[in-house]
Amino acid sequence: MREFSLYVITGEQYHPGRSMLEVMEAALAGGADIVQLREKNLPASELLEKARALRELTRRYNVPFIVNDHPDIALAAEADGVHLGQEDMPIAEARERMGADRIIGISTHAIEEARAAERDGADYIGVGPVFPTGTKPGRQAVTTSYVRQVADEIRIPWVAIGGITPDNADQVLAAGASRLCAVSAVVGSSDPASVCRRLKEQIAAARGEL
Ligand code: 3NM
Repeated sequence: MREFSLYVITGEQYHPGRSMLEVMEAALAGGADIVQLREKNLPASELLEKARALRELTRRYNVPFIVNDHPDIALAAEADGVHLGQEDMPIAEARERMGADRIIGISTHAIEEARAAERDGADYIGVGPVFPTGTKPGRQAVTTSYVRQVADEIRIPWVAIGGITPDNADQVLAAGASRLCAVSAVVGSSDPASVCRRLKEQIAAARGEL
């Protein structure tokens, strides 16, 4: 898959009164270079409608678009890929439905899961939640020690996620991450573009690109 550094996921609960498209456009303007639609409790028809709208927006910015949990909706909306949880369908099944050219990502919370994902042909993995987060309540933080393990061992692209903000991003980058993912810090901000610009600068500095 194409290289990326700042992955932004939707979270409509964080911006009452502002539309998902408005907030995600601000994130894209600030430099988000991959975007995921994540809506846990919507009927399929509404999810598809949102997916199509976000597909159109991400196409304008030439940014890959991923749909959480639903390969069928990802395909119907012409998304670039799907993101799976550990409890969703196996990677092999998603691959069969999506084809070789689409992106398949999966969340991992321990090194065994990361190894399995790499072995099973995931295109990228999520690594988290690094810090406690209200966006995924009930899941214990894996801390930067899991980030370090993945940095040492895993060779497919991976992105750190969970409670990441500009204030703690440098800790995650120092643990070996070179891609960050955020929901609340970006979409819950009154200025998503500037949060994205800041995170991108932190990532670029850690990569030695500045
Ligand atoms: N997945 P925020 S943590 C959607 O660890 C999600 O797999 C996680 O949201 C994982 O940036 C998480 O608001 C929530 O903490 C990320």
